[in-house]
Amino acid sequence: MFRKLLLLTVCYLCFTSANAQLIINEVLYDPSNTGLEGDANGDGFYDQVQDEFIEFVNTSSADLDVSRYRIYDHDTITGLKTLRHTMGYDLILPPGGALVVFGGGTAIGSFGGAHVEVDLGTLGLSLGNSGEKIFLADSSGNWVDSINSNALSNNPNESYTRNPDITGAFVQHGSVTPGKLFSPGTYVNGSPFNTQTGISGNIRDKSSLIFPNPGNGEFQISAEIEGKTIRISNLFGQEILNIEHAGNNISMGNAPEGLYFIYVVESKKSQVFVLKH
Ligand SMILES: [Ca+2]
Ligand SMILES: [Ca+2]
Ligand SMILES: [Ca+2]
Repeated sequence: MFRKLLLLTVCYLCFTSANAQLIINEVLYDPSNTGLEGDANGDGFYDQVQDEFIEFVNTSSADLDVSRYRIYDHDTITGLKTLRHTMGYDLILPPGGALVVFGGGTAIGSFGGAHVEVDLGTLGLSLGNSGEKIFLADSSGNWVDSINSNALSNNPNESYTRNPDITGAFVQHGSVTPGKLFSPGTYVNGSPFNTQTGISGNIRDKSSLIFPNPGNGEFQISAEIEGKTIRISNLFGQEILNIEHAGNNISMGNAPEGLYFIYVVESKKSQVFVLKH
């Protein structure tokens, strides 16, 4: 028997305050200089600074405001920490959404629908190929995440990515997908992260749309969203259910216990909720 809890309100409160965070998921600090192999930003040119990138993912189950987050390059030999990039304004990532920052040039491609920024300075990210750490700070200057590139093998000519994405340790990209040197804005297998537009409204106000709370794996939806498309995915972006013209009852079936995102899709808009069961 499944004991499943629908914790829309509770999860919203927990994850926006305690667990809301942006993680480094992939880093290309040494793009390949063989032909255009290293043209990660897709602009048709190889440039060892411009084609560097860092991919970030919102691992929380709520929208995350990453406006003015900062990337620092910390030289482990000199001890100097240098600001390399500051994120833009009004940048809200949805749960599981990705952000890619390139060192320069022009970003040409879909990049999985992720939010993409290009550094406008002449130094770009200037990620050393050895002997440094990359630090991420939030808008208040609190350290959020870091990666020690020196702990990884130097001069890899490809990116380092978490494997599995989001939760795993860093490995060379080609060791997961042979011949594929990077995947800015997508999972290592090329599938997109959550590309929904971040919801900046108050999700708690929407919790009554899906009930009961807590539930038992069988829950009901309100008349307001009945008949619309509902998609349920896990934290890794894998779709569990896709229900068109939803009736007023939904079952989670054999889905294992854990956190899930519920998207109520209407035209090109969607509302997202958190489901734990
Ligand atoms: Ca470099
Ligand atoms: Ca390029
Ligand atoms: Ca990736």
